Amino acid sequence: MLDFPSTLKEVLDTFKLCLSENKEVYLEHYVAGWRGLVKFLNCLGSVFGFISKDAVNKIKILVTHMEGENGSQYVTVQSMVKYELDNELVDLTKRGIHPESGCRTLLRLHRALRWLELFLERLRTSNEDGKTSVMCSESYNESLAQHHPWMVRKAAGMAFCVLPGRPAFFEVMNVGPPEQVVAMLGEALPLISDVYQITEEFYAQHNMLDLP
Ligand code: 1PW
Repeated sequence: MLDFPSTLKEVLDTFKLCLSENKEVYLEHYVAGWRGLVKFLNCLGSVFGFISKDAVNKIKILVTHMEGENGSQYVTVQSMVKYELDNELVDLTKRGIHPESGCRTLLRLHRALRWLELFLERLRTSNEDGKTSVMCSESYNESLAQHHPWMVRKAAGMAFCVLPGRPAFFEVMNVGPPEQVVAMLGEALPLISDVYQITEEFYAQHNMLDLP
């Protein structure tokens, strides 16, 4: 397993490693990227605890599959989907005997990755007095919120309110001066977007975008 990345730059670099030459998504790097994100979220304060806790659970489930006796099937998103579908290890229409399938677990992180992408893109193009809380909730409402019940949306909204302002946020990212943060984001975002799009298309091809 990879070391925990310590700055957001390292986290984003980890997502760079996710894509194989033939555009498959390596689970090992995907999980490492998420571990780094969780660490970063925890730096933003304890209110993000409830958000990172679910991500930690999802990561654990995936790692259990990857380290289990069928771990060799869990190398890429593509191999995982194929294996779980071929062996009927996924609940396709309602929750049942496979509440912790790799496919439904990864789908949750995948949806959250879209949130991250939208949020970082807003952050990248914002000006000095941009409000991170607004950027965060707009991104959330456009993406992940559509999959969350009212209670979770409410709690998320409360967490966003106490996000640090743009300058302090840039500092937590631990990358360097603001121009450098913006440049780094410009470099990293297309890669996150690639990972997201490839996963999205693969799930769509297999009719798995609504797994319960
Ligand atoms: C500042 C940048 C923020 C980007 C990090 C994104 C973290 C995403 C975690 C959101 C979790 C919210 C609370 C948990 C809700 C779960 O019910 C939900 N999980 C997710 C990841 O959406 C659905 O999982 P479930 O209940 O179907 O197992």
